Amino acid sequence: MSSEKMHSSHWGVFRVSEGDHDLSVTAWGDDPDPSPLLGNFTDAADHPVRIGKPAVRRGWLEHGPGPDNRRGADEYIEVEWEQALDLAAAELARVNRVFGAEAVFGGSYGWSSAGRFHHAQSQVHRFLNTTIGGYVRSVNSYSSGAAAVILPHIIGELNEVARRGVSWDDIVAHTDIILSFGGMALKNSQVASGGISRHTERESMRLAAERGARFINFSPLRSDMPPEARARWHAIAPGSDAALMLALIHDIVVNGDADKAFLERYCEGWSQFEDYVLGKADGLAKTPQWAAGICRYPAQAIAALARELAEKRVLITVSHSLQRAEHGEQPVWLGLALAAVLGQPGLPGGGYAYALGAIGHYGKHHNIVAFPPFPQGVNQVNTFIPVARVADMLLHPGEHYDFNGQRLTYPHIRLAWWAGGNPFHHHQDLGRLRRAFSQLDTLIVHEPFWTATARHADIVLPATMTLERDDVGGTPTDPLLVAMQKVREPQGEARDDYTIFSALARRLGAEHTFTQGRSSQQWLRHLYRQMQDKLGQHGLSAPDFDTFWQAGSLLLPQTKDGDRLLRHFRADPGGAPLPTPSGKIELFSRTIAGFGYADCPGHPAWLAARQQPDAHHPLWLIANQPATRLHSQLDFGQWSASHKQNEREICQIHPCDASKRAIRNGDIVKIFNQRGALLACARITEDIMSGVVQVPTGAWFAPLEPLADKPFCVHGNPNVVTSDTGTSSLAQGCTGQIAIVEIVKFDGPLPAMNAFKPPHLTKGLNPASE
Ligand SMILES: Nc1nc2c(c(=O)[nH]1)N[C@H]1C(S)=C(S)[C@@H](COP(=O)(O)OP(=O)(O)OC[C@H]3O[C@@H](n4cnc5c(=O)[nH]c(N)nc54)[C@H](O)[C@@H]3O)O[C@H]1N2
Ligand SMILES: Nc1nc2c(c(=O)[nH]1)N[C@H]1C(S)=C(S)[C@@H](COP(=O)(O)OP(=O)(O)OC[C@H]3O[C@@H](n4cnc5c(=O)[nH]c(N)nc54)[C@H](O)[C@@H]3O)O[C@H]1N2
Ligand SMILES: [Mo]
Repeated sequence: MSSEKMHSSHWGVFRVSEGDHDLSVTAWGDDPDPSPLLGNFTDAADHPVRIGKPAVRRGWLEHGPGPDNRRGADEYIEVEWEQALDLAAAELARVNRVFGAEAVFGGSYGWSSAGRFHHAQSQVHRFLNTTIGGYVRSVNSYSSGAAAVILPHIIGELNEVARRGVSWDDIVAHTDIILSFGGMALKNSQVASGGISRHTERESMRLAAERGARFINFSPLRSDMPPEARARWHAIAPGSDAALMLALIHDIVVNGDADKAFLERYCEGWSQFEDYVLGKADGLAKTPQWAAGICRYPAQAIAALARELAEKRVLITVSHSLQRAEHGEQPVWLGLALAAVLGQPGLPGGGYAYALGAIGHYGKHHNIVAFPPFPQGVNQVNTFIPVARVADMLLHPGEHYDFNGQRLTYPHIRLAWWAGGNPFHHHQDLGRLRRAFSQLDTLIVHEPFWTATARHADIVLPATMTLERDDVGGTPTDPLLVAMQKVREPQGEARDDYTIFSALARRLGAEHTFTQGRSSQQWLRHLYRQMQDKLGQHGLSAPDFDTFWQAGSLLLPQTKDGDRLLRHFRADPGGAPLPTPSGKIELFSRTIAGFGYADCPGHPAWLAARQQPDAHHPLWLIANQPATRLHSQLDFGQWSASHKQNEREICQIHPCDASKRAIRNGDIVKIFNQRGALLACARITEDIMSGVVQVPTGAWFAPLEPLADKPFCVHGNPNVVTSDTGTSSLAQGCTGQIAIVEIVKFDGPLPAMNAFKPPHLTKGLNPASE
């Protein structure tokens, strides 16, 4: 039995010790509502699906780099570290020599672990910047691809709006009505990148509800609000929120309840937008009757809600999920417009809180000083893609596309380097993604586990998991800085990403540029010292590193200047203008109108999605965030695995939809469309809207035939059926939240689920002599 260590994850701070078999994991004592996701750690570290040794794909080893359709179906040869590093370094040098750094994709999107130094994506970026001068990067995120682009045009930067907006404290004290589109599920706010020490959302909702605040949950799933919120649940059709918001605005205006003074003083373009709402522009008034058919929600109820909102302190929230869909920019814009029509932005507990509750960072206070990130160096390559356009880029080099007013060209990528992300989890239309990855000369992946992404790589380098190294965990919105103390020795031959990149940089003649002569321990001390210096500039101090390390954590001072952008603006619109072109909230954006995009006009609008249910595919599928894990991380772990049934992911379905298809509770079902199919286990419940089924993301991709054009995942990864199209020409964000499918009972013999077993591995025959 080793002694207890302090550690941290994106889902909470914990104490951990090595037991005889499993790890023993206990939530940090000060966390009032710890996340059960901690249960995924206990058996993860020595699970058979760990990658034990560097491995090279047979086809790549035998035929050299080049496009290859066998990625995903090939076997692997285990090699010694020296040989793997030689191969990877030589291949990077070749691609850089022949094609330049513009042929290397280093976007490496993904969440990896909570430690700020061993942050895998930063490690990749620094490595490519310091060795070959740069890489093609990706911008924005799968989380908020549409919001990150539209918010700066209409109100301000995403982080300012989401992280420094209305706080939970404001809501508990002031809000009358929390009108939420997409809900605020506690399953989501248990997670925050960089870690979260105290989960307070449940208690905040309970306190607000107890004071009399009313939570209203518009969402296809009842569970998007916890019982503590005592919410009214209103099911509306997926993707229809923009129509509902327009109808609310319509009636607020027609009833004479719009705050004209606010719209005049604080908003740009109200008259153009009002014309659209009232139908003066297009002859179609956006009435509750008009919206009812789109939303599958009664017109009278919309009209009644419009009246209920008048003269109340109202907070509008719009979850990330709404904008992870076709035309996802519109509900983001309309949520703000609705708050503006009610005159609420900048009032305590009122206005607009984009994505509040989607993640544990939002609605919190800020540390005066943040722990510095691992510096990434300078990227001399200007080419970038919006992150979710990765398959388009690989399949269509040289093609042009629109993004936020620019006409961009996809580069021709030969080599992609991925560490800390799982594109076969996060990307849409996995059959298409596989074809895109087959275009590469080389894919290099660092991973602790044999994920589907590792199984498509040419060179697989085994990385340590967070428990196997020292790190510091922290985030600007959580006061607890955590000494993430090493708990166990690395499994097999796993190495830290930093160690791997240092050895590669040495082979490329840039070791010192990459390491600055520092070991990882020295980096931790160096970054800590930088934080101490910053504290010093505020006249504050922190104990020395060793004291911090021994204590296991440090409480950092915070400021409580919540909602500062809007409060200052409301108090003095001339003196503290918003960072938009007009300095006001833009209900008409000349900039966006100037781009001339039919799929994102100059004012918020209802734009029907191209994907609509039809006779062949009559159901919406919601592919949302999983309650039992973070994304695909530790899907084989005890907590996640224990929530599957027959080793399959759960599909929620309404009794009407189930009985039409003779599906019973616990049946294995096949969910399919023109792109592919997945198996899941049916759970019949009235807590989902009829016409909608739900399968969370994150079940590891387990294709029955890896090279099939239309993959059939026997485990339940919904990204085999989602569509790989951008939100619009403006943002090109991910649209994975909603797909259109049919579902049938699966009667065939249940195929084996092998995703948690390593691929076929052969011992290397010719280890490099070095
Ligand atoms: N259909 C659909 N798809 C979606 C979404 C959706 O709503 N619907 N949501 C999207 C969203 S919001 C997001 S953020 C993405 C998430 O997508 P990702 O962030 O790519 O998903 P993760 O499973 O967190 O991937 C992290 C990977 O890093 C590995 N890892 C952990 N620690 C380390 C380390 O120290 N070193 C290395 N080398 N690797 C490490 C883990 O094992 C894991 O495989 O998914 C997106 N995809
Ligand atoms: N446990 C857990 N928590 C997480 C994550 C995780 O993987 N696991 N991931 C984290 C990350 S990276 C992110 S970005 C956030 C994501 O935060 P979100 O994107 O907000 O999370 P989701 O669970 O995908 O979606 C929230 C809910 O929106 C509802 N919804 C879907 N489509 C519509 C629609 O068209 N209209 C309405 N009104 N509702 C709709 C669904 O019922 C869904 O449950 O979650 C974070 N929290
Ligand atoms: Mo995300």
